[in-house]
Amino acid sequence: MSTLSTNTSTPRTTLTVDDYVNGVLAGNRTVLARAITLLESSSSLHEPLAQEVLRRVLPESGKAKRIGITGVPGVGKSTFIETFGTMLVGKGHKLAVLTIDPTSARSGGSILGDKTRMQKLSREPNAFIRPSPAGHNLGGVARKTREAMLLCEAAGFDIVLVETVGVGQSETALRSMVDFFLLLQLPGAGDELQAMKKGIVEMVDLMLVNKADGENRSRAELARAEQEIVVHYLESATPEWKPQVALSSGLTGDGIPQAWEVIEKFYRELEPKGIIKRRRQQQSIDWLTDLIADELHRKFYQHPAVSAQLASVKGALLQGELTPMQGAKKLLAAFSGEK
Ligand SMILES: Nc1nc2c(ncn2[C@@H]2O[C@H](COP(=O)(O)OP(=O)(O)OP(=O)(O)O)[C@@H](O)[C@H]2O)c(=O)[nH]1
Ligand SMILES: [Mg+2]
Repeated sequence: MSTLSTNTSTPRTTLTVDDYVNGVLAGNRTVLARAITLLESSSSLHEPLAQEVLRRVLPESGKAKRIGITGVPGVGKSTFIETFGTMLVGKGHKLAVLTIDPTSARSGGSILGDKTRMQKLSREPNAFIRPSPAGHNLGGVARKTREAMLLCEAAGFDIVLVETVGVGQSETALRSMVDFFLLLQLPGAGDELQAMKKGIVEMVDLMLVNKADGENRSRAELARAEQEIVVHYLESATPEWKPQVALSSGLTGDGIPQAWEVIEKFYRELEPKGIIKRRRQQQSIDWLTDLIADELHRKFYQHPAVSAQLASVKGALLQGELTPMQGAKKLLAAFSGEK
């Protein structure tokens, strides 16, 4: 499946590495979009080029506030981002909005939905909205989003919002690339339990009980009180930061300026202590470790000696002729060329 087919910015004329680098560093949005398309390409011809572009702009990356937003489908993420993002741009910020969505069938729908839900934001010259790369597994999507984030930073965006829908493991991938983790919750019962079950509440820096408007308001107040108790007993994901719980409405804008104040406070308090820098360093190390693991995994299963023996080793295992450990050792020996 080609990632290029989903993008309107597929290169027509060929750009050189210099063209990409200079364009990105100059904040040229068309070149930025094309550089991200290059990164997202699964073609082995594009990869070295994309990595060279990334390497060259890397010194200019790292300057943005990296904020992750998640919540179950329909919690109001897109509506929230529209209101929140429009406010930030109004304050003079340059905002990039990226998405991690490994379910490409879904992202088709979301993109269409977001065209209407982020109408104002998508018209802002200082906002750059990029839908999730398609046609990859979660690891691939997360990696490409992370690399796109670095390009956006190099292009001068000072806030990067990364959104993921709260299904499965994508929240953990999101947590691993942002400084600040924002969870939107529904004001009803049950949803909190969902997030708790999946261990998402443990990752938050700010939880917003969203849609706290109209008839929902009193239920939202109750949910907030409950959540405050939950959060109080959790160990914070961020050292020296007490996760907060507040109300918001993407629809009316209530609570949105306050949410931004919390985020600013987070940076004001933690940046001078080096906590954000340390988090990013740890994330880079984890990323390296993950990339090595992925690459080894891929190489292992592609290795001719491994694929030649895999079926027979599995058969022997099922017959009780080999233990799992003996089977694994046999395949690993084949992989490394040992006798
Ligand atoms: N009352 C109320 N409704 C809202 C609010 N925000 C969003 N909605 C409505 O809730 C529905 C879903 O909103 P979205 O912003 O698309 O939610 P989402 O989390 O992006 O949904 P997915 O992209 O499907 O995960 C829409 O019908 C919105 O109009 C809010 O603050 N208050
Ligand atoms: Mg949405």
